[in-house]
Amino acid sequence: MSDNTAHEEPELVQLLTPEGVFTEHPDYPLDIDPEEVRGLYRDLVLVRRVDQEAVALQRQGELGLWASLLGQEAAQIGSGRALRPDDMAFPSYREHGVAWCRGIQPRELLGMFRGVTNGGWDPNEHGFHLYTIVIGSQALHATGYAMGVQRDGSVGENGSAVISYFGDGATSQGDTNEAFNFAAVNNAPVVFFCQNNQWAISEPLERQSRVPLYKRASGFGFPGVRVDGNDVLACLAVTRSALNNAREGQGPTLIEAFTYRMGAHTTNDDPSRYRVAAELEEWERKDPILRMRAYLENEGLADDAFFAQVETESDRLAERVRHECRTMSDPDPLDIFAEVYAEPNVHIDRQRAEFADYLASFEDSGAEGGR
Ligand SMILES: Cc1ncc(C[n+]2csc(CCOP(=O)(O)OP(=O)(O)O)c2C)c(N)n1
Ligand SMILES: [Mg+2]
Repeated sequence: MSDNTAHEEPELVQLLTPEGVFTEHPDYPLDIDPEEVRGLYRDLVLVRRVDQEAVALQRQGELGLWASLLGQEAAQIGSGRALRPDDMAFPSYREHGVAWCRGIQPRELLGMFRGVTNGGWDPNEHGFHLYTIVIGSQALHATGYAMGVQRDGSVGENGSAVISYFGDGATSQGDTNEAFNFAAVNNAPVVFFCQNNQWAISEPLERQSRVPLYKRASGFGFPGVRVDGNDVLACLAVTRSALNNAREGQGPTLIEAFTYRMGAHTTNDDPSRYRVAAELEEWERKDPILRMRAYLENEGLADDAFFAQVETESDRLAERVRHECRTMSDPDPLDIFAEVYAEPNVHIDRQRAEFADYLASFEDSGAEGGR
């Protein structure tokens, strides 16, 4: 047998223990006021609520699919709140918490998963690219964009930085590794934010790598760091630091946010077929929201009125999300041909005409009680 159990447990940057006890880290000092800390808690609660509602809406037939972020809220809110408005983020398909931080409305995400929009938001307006389903490809998009930022001469103290989100499974993709190398040799201002949620659908982490993921960076010649992905304060501090390094011309960083996918891969998946309940219970004790609540309470940073207010806000948001989802109008079926090419195209025109005839055939049939 091989020696794949011989690795030492790597160090994890953690500011907040699962019990909510704060300890400073010498390399990642956190400059944050109580208002911001409460804001992070609010973000965590609200994005979890949007996610819960979306899963329920899918079960009720209102969405075609949903990829839940349950368990990964801290990784996404911590890194998302580290971004400045002029930074650019390249997400995968699970970054609802980052989307929230970038000012994307939940309905814009839901519209895509309902199949009524082609993406739903303007990437430039929000500094948040469209969701990307092709695993790892956004690591290349981010690197190319970062090289563009560099060529625009926007690197420097006030320059923009770029962040790319992907999962543990994506680190096995060629695109991701090519992106690492391009970013390294060009010293591109990009942060690679890997949410290691331990699973790539039904493939466990040990099928992706023989070394801890953050160590991959050293082979490409840039720093890698593992952060507690369920600790929103640590994720904020580590991502801020990496973005600042990128801005200042020090090139890329790989952040491995060590976390866990508490839900199914998507609503199409049944994780009970491939993982054990004990694993889930172990991670429930590391829940990102519970530890922030414990911290706020222990330090006297928030009172009962605050928690009650967040709860009320969460209920209102849930109601709004459900209403907005159910009342979305369907697009014209012919719209799908409109944005394939920028210029008119004979093949697309022919397909549109054929499809229009096909749709018209239902109307012509004159069936009683028809459409
Ligand atoms: C290039 C490519 N190959 C395969 C797939 C099918 N696929 C969808 S999600 C997924 C697993 C991704 O796992 P990970 O990168 O860990 O992200 P997570 O879903 O856990 O957030 C795969 C293989 C795909 N979408 N794109
Ligand atoms: Mg994964």
